[in-house]
Amino acid sequence: MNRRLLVLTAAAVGLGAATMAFALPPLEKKDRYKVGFAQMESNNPWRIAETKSFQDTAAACNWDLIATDAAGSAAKQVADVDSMIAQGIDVLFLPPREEKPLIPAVKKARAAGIPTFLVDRSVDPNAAKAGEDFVAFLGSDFIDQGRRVAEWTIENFAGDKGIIVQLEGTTGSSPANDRKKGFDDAIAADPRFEIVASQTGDFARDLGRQVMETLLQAHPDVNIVYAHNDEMAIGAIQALELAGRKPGEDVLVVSIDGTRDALQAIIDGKMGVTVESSPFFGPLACEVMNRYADGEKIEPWVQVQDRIFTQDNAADHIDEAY
Ligand code: GZL
Repeated sequence: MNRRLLVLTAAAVGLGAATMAFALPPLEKKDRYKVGFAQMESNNPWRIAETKSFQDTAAACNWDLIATDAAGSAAKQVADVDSMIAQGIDVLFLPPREEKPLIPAVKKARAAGIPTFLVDRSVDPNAAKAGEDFVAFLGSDFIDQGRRVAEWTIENFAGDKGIIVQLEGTTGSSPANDRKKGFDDAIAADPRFEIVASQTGDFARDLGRQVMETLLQAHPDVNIVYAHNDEMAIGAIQALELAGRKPGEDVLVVSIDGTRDALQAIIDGKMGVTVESSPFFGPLACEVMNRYADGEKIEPWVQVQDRIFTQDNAADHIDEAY
């Protein structure tokens, strides 16, 4: 073989290997699939609704579903994925609790030849990429959610000075990072507003209440509370009322998710707005998985569109809420 042909052949083999290195694991079309869903925790109605959505989808989508619950531990979520890999799952649906600690789980699944779809939260894009390390992210635009809450607040807050306390979600999670960025960047457009405190309540109602009680001591003049999820917003409303404040009258509470309790609080005039962040990922997971098994190329971000709930429409949607 002459030298030129040898070089061309070596280049082709190298390119092939490189392509293989980036090629996603395929999903063989089957009658039934062994599906892993590694839930991070069940500490609020949102999480419980998401898990139920996957369980309710299993029969219709021919899944033998293995669902685990990491009880709020990223390390246990990684271990749960390890166990699913050992059980020989065909496909993994993973809501990574935090952006960085779940990278090893994503890499292990890929190395084991298991296609992974991130649902509802994503990982650090500098460490793992859709289309290379995992197939796609199925979820909302959290930056846009935060921006929409800020824009509604600018439009509907009638006062001269908005003193804002922010209750952040789980530290290191993509919704907390991005809902903060979206809100902070958008609210800065109006000089009436100042964020005087921003602290995590871990997306939990009781911790949200406790943090709000503490922040109320330090900032008694607060007149706006921005919570990254409805559970913390409801906890904040409890703290405000315990302190003799009147949510909806002398303090504006704004949030994200669209839970039943939040829609009721809006109807009762205690909350101003909640931007939807749906937990019902089961049907979408089924549809995208089947498209992938059929050999379709999946877009790196399968974006979920979110509605906005206010006094105008909360009563129309409370029956479908969780
Ligand atoms: C959003 C999801 C968040 C919800 C919280 O996709 O990750 O986690 O907003 C939940 O209620 O705990």
